[in-house]
Amino acid sequence: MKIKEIKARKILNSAGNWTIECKLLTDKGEFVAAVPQGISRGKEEKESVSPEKAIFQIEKEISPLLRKNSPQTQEELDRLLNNPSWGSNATLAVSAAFFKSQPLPSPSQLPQMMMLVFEGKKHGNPALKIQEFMVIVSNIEEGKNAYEKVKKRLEKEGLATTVGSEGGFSPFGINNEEEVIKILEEETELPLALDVAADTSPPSPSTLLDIVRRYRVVSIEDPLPETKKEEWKVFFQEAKKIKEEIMIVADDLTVTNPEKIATGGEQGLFNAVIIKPNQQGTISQATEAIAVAKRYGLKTIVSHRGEETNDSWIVDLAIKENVDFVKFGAPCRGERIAKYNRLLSFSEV
Ligand code: 2PG
Ligand code: MG
Repeated sequence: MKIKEIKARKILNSAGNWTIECKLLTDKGEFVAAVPQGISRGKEEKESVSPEKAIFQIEKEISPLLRKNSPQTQEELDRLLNNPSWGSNATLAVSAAFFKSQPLPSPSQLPQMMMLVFEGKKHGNPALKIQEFMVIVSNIEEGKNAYEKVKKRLEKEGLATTVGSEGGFSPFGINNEEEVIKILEEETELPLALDVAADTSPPSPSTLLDIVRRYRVVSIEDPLPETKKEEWKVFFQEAKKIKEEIMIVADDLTVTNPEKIATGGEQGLFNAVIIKPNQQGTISQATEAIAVAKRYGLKTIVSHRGEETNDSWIVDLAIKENVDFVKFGAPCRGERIAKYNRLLSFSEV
């Protein structure tokens, strides 16, 4: 394939903020990809640049380099994009557009879903100390039914069913995490997953362990801030004593960085990792992070971001890499639905 030109432009994301979309013009056709942004970002995520700067970098610096070098594989392309002066949004937009030009093998097995039902903190009601309350499902119908049941319950109780950043309910009438978990347990029979996003005002580790003990919670993401590595280790050990199968998931702690995943895996800080391509800025780095995680026996979860677009290439990445789980928000809001509808195209409901 021959890259003839690369164009980029500003588009609005789901939060009404500017992001970028990039168009790869090739002899095989045009491939367009848009990139998301995080709301609760890890401190060591690779920096993005302003949309204007990203467009400049893509059109004036990356485009000439790629036209000259003519990369033929994702790895070749991403190696050329490995330049610290370029923003992660600039490099990922190009990398994802190239990814879309590549054929996708038919999936062997579809991932399970951590489907959002309630959200809080930076994504919704700030009084909640846990950012995401999810149900674990293996088909969309199951998650959709759970979401609908919870909606009816909130309506019955006169609580708001308006939604947060990722489509999860976030009524201001519920300011207590356990109250949310109880509703999920009463309205569904599904296993539950939480994202504490512990960088800001988390519940104490002992409160979280108590939650693991008392409820159907089988997965906790970022239970502690990324700076507290020793506490992560202790928390993981304690949680395993309560539930052997518990998943302790690293997101801000590992920021899709293969080395951080390897080190943390070796030190026994967690047994699952979030993969967000924009935390590092290329498809190859995400792919490598997944490969490293698998090598260390860690579960892999490909995830969207708080501020999304209607693009759904992240689903294709999850399918191609045969990951264990995906996290695409609630079955609500167009930018989240775009992912679920893409997933549906690979399966029967
Ligand atoms: C997370 C993500 C996605 P954000 O914390 O896991 O749900 O949120 O993109 O805001 O970091
Ligand atoms: Mg997270």
